[in-house]
Amino acid sequence: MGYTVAIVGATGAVGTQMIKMLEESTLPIDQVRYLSSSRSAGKVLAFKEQEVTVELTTEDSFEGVDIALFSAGGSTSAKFAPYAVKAGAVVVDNTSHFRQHPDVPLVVPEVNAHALENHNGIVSCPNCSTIQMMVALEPIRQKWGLSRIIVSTYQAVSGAGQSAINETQDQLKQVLNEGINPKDVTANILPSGGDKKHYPIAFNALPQIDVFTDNDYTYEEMKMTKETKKIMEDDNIAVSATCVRIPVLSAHSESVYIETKEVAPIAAVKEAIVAFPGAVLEDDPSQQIYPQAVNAVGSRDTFVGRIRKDLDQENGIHMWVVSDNLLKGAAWNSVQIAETLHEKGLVRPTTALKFELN
Ligand code: 25A
Ligand code: L14
Repeated sequence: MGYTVAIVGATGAVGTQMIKMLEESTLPIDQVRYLSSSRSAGKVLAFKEQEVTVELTTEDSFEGVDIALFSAGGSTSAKFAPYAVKAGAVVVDNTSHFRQHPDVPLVVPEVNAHALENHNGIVSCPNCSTIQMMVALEPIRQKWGLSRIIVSTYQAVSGAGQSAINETQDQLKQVLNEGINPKDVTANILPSGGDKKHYPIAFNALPQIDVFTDNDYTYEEMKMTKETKKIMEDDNIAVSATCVRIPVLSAHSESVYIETKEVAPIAAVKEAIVAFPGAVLEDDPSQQIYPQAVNAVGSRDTFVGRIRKDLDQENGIHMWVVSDNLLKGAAWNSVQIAETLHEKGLVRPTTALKFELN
């Protein structure tokens, strides 16, 4: 007997990749249910050879569902995930809404699959930028410890949804086909759909992802700080991030500086990365080999290169980390969590409900 798996946000940029990851998954699946808002309800999408009609998400959508994957924004998860748990499903939530909840495991399977053991019906998938950084740094942390991380990201627009992809393509066309100055293109979404002002992304770099918090870091930057501490189970790791949007459609790149507790020889760091599941070393300056966004698109792996010692700090290392933000950063990590729950016998109803129904 297989599972009934629901995808909330099935028609979105992440949801469509979730469908693909489920089609290729080892999970025993009897049935899929595609859920969305009223905008997409009634559309027909494929699952392997089947046609599946997208349904409107309601409080009653989850009867008979064993696993519910959510990626339709935080407010949708806040509203519907508790009903999915009540109906007996395990929720894997790709939004930030439940990530810091003390009763919710925040999981990158290669790093902290053990945190799934005492789930209460909701498991959170971390932020895309955090996930790929964890895959690159966990093999180093295991051997030499980690005291500090300073990261600058170069993030693709697809993280902000299909509408941000469309906006980027429209702006590039306005500049290249119509000769419009990049300063004057139409901008309605980026840097953040939820903020007051909108700026061009075509031929630009925007140092704002999500809205600002009151310490002058953005939420995206603070997510990288808080999620790293939760996943690595160490509040003493210092993490400061600068998150930047660039006009790339998919795959995030990151310049990561770390300080290890013990001095780590670079050759041994490279060996540790090669041995770590989900991480791929691409590092040969003599042959101009290093990770690139265009090459990472479509892969579940996280690519690591440009690994080198800091020029002054004995325990300091720099590196370049690239992964497909829609796959390991979202859809694949979510489906991988579902596969891990299955392997551990943890796909089961939750009896003591910890999440309020609204
Ligand atoms: O992004 P999109 O293209 O706009 O689509 C989101 C999906 O969510 C559905 C929605 O149906 C669509 O299937 N959806 C939206 N509101 C819903 C509701 N109340 C809902 N489903 C059930 N109940 P849709 O056909 O109306 O829209 C399709 C796509 O629209 C996006 N979207 C729609 N409404 C949204 C919404 N996104 C956020 N909040 C809403 N209220 C969504 O596209 C959906 O697929 P997306 O997948 O491209 O991005 C959805 C949001 O997810 C966040 N995100 C992206 N990457 C990550 C991520 N969050 C966490 N981790 C990531 N790695 C983005 O913030 C993006 O806004
Ligand atoms: O919190 O805009 O997981 O690129 C992931 C991608 C929020 C926004 C999250 C983006 C997000 C985001």
